[in-house]
Amino acid sequence: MSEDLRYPVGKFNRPATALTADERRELVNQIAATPARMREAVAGLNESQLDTPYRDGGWTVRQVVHHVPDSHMNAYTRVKLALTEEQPTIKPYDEAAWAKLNDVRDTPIETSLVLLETLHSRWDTILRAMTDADFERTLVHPDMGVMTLDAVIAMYAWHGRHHVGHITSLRARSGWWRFARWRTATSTRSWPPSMKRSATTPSASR
Ligand code: NI
Repeated sequence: MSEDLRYPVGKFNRPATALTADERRELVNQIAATPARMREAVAGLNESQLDTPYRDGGWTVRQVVHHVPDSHMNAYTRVKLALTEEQPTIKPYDEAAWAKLNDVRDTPIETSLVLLETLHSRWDTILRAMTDADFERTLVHPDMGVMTLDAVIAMYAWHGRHHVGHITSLRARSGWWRFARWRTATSTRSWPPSMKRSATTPSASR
């Protein structure tokens, strides 16, 4: 009854202690999977569907697609700052205002899907080379306080699933899956197409 459409995968739980190697690997895998999950989530949507808010008063699908690389470019920069400086203070940004800038309205979503893929490719190279000591490095977020890179990667693994969930939950509620392009090409397969790749998909991301 009281399902909160803002949090389709639940709220972010910040880890209280250092993560294990397995937990770090799982989170890095979730971050790596985000661009493909986002591409699947919007497959086949038409322009008016892209301009539909994922909930009343929420961002449109288009705004969500452009927001994720905006956010993750900041995240990538924050990780690099924390790896190269001693506990840097990072700069928050006004995500609601960014989502209203003209590029979000005027840029094809494909541009942001490719941006997310290429950005995550660079980011993944960094994350997979990080040592235990690197994950314990810290930054200062003016609103969230001192954060380890463990907490940062946990937050952005969640963040990708969170926004993909906005789109997939809207599609489920709206019955839009049956119009997806992939389905006309692969009509004998069941939804979701990611099932095919489930062997490499962290279970928590679905
Ligand atoms: Ni966000």
